[in-house]
Amino acid sequence: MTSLAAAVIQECLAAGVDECCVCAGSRNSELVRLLLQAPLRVWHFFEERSAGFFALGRVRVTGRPVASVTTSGTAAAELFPSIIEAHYQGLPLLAITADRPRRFRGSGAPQSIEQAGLFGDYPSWQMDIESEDEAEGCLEKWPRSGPAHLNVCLEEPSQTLALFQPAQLPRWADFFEDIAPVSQPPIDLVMLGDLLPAERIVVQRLLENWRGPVWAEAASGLRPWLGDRLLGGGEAGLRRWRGRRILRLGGVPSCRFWRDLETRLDVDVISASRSGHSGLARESEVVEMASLEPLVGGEPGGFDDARGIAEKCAKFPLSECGHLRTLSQKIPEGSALFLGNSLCIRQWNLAAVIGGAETNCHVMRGANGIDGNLSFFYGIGAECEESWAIVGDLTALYDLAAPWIRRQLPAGNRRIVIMNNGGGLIFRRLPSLKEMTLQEKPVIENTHDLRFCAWAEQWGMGYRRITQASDWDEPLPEGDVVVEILADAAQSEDFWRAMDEEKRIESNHPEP
Ligand SMILES: Cc1ncc(C[n+]2csc(CCOP(=O)(O)OP(=O)(O)O)c2C)c(N)n1
Repeated sequence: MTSLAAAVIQECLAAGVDECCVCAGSRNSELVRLLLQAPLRVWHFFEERSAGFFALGRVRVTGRPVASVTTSGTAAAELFPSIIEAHYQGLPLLAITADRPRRFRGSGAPQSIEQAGLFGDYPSWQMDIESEDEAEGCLEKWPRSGPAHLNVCLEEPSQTLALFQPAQLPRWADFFEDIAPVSQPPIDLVMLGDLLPAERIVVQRLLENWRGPVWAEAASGLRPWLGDRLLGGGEAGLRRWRGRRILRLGGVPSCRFWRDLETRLDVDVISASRSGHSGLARESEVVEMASLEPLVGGEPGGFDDARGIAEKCAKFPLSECGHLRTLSQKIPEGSALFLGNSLCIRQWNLAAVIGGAETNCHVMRGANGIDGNLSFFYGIGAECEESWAIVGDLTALYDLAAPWIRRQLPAGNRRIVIMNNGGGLIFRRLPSLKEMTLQEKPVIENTHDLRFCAWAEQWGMGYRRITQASDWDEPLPEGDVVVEILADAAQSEDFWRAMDEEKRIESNHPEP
């Protein structure tokens, strides 16, 4: 990966690009790190649309090409308005979008969208590259009379994967028509991603007699119903699982374990999803829901390990997970609940007390973007008396104009909970970014000390700041309220350290 990223930077320098606007994500993190070492001026943003227009402004005044560099998924698409503007102004703006390797295309794997040719005819030149050979001299053919798009397919380090076979599938609704017998070996684990309300009923019917373990996202809406059949302990519970065959129903799971299945070729994965995507780029089965019923019916799982989490949350009540656990007991049953991308969805899945708060839970996991999350929340909660969004600070900052729609909505209690940890802290949890230099950290995390009090006031919303556990005791006022959680950073670190410690003890391969 490093060498392709380095080759791209070499091409940029040769093409006279000496400024770039970077928006870090997981996929482009190596590229961003290398850019910081290169003889280029680096500006950093968390929001790609602004990065694109800022870069265009720089092109205009310097007369030289400027690059805007994004990670994969909707992050890349956010450059579209600036590319259009560059086209009509005839300015050399260079969009460098990190992409997953080509074999992921069409798989629906997390944060993989169709990026090659994303900007249609607006770039005056575009290219999709996956190797250093393809990179060599690539920008030489770019006529500077307009913008360019360089889509760079970057491998995750040390991954050797089987080729993806796209599957032709009927729509979700067709899955249930005929329950046909099949002769498949039994499955050992059911994983539930997000499910629409109509799908939940069908999955409930399917799992009625299933006594094996089930891992479920909050957004499956079925965690309260599953009770002690639920595989507890979050990622740790999954890591302890020793089976061979997984059945996944619904959306692509947000857990790390799912991504790691890319390389766990010893595990068979069967997926049934409404999009028809397997959610994995490796070989895996995508089957009709109709053929699944005979598979369902195994031994009791006995995996419930949720207490480990409860204890850690009690020990570190002011950590992010500690606060989320408290919050999960405050949200009234039946409220619409939206879990934003990045850490929120993962921490909720790990730490929430499973109960009524999840009965009407939604996520936005199509392409895992942190853009548009608040607007999506207003959409799903539009008709609800009470609705709750839980999002990260950068995710909230991305969508500051979202409350515009409030005046057109019926009165309700809309609560926007912002877990403000001063940047994109998910990156600290990525193994490849465990070690960041002092120079890299603010660029990759987009560190800040912004608060949301004035934003709440601007839109006429109430505001509550949560720092202590007792802050949760006072009920929120009626109407729309922004709840800003300022968790204790040390306790959050201690919480994760305790989780990692457990992982090390369990694992036969201790991390260095
Ligand atoms: C549109 C878009 N741009 C970039 C990314 C890459 N990305 C994933 S998580 C993340 C940081 C999110 O930060 P925040 O909302 O504060 O949540 P935290 O990580 O602190 O939980 C970024 C930039 C993305 N998913 N979507």
